[in-house]
Amino acid sequence: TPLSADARPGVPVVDISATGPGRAPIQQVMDLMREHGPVLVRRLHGRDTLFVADLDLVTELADDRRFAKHIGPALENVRAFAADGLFTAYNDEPNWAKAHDVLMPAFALGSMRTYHPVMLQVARRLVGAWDRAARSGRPVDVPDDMTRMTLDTIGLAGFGYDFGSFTRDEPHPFVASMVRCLEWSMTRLARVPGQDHSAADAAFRGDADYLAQVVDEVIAARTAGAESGGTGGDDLLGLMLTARHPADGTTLDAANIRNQVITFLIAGHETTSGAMSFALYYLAKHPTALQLVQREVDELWGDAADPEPTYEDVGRLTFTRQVLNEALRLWPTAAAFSRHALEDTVLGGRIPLRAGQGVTVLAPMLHREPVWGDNPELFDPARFTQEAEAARPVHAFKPFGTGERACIGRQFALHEATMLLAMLVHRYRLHDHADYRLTVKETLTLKPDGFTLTLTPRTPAD
Ligand code: MNH
Repeated sequence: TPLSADARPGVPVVDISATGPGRAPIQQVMDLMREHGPVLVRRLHGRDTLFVADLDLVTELADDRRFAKHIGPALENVRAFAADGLFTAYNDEPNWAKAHDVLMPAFALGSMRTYHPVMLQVARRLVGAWDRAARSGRPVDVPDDMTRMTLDTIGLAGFGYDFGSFTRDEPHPFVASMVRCLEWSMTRLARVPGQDHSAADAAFRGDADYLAQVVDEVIAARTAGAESGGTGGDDLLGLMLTARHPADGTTLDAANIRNQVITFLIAGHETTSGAMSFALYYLAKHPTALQLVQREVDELWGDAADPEPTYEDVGRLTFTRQVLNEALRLWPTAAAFSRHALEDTVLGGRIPLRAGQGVTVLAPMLHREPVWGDNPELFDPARFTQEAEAARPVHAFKPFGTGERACIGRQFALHEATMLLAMLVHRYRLHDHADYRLTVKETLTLKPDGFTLTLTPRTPAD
């Protein structure tokens, strides 16, 4: 049953059926909220979605006693290729808790120490490619290269599999297929009832099959290695293949492992790549912030030509981390997540919700709420000093979702991204050669579209 608008005094209903959600549905809702306020119902061909960015309402939605993760229509579409993987599993699907328990140890803070050398190895591949571009004066495509780096990192660190993205002219075909699958998930939401989509659906099937094929290769590479005397390993894939659940002693089944590998290859690289791209965009546009990052990295690594960032160094890069957080505030790359009520309830004392009914939190607008001050569009990393963070309500910043279904890879992403940004700022001067104007591309996740830089080597104190 569609939500009844009259049951919700003060909640505007905006019908977008005339235009549809277009290529940028997140930014469309952002604009609707700028016009109608931080709570609204978006109506599309009679289907209603309640969007919320109001801090008090999001704070209520974060209460795990009343609300839980909701698999809305977008994630239902993603389930067509990730099924019961961690990201898209229903809360009560037994494989969620099982995989969560089995994989958690791989994401404890201490595990980042294990991933650090691999992250550094891949960061150096990127530096190699950027050195070549700098020598030839050729611009680098920032989001493309960030995606090469994050895909190789999750492949190697999680699965011992090398996508070799920096030795290819074009990104690994896994990326193109994955992006088309994500786009299919997004554009399927905009379909006008009664039209024929069989060609798009067939193309999607082809891409989804290809993802599964790559994943089978990743798994086969490991099982072959194990037969020839390798250990199986304690990385993600090793845990998936061998770790027994404490409660019943069983391991994950083969179909679920395939879904988890697809899930981690996608969730593990696409959003981190966007986050680093936005951070570099803001640094290229904000010389003062850039100087502060330069000062921080110079204090650590001086004029070393090839510094060897240690695990501990990454923890000391506090201002670099603030830059990343501020980029994730303005453009949280996984921009929306959904919650549903566990029982019939009333949100904010005025919005009746039935049990199981979904509500979508729009993080980019939550991150522009009045709690962020009177100039929320301004890029200002000082919003993320320890003192500023301590003074702010905890639910004002939600780039990683909330509750027990929040991002499992948060520390992984922050370690990888902080180290890479610091290395790049230490090594290069970034030139905004094309006077880039930000356009945000949406493929379920967000990226700065067509953002390029040219580079020159940085001499110390430069
Ligand atoms: Mn991640 C869940 C954002 C990096 C693996 N991630 C989520 C959610 C958000 C999110 C938001 C919750 C979605 C929801 O409630 O429906 N993730 C990010 C962002 C980055 C990120 C912004 C980078 C920046 N994520 C990573 C990395 C990995 C990863 C890196 C893996 C190495 N994320 C996941 C998984 C889940 C998730 C797996 C699902 C967890 C669960 O439901 O148990």
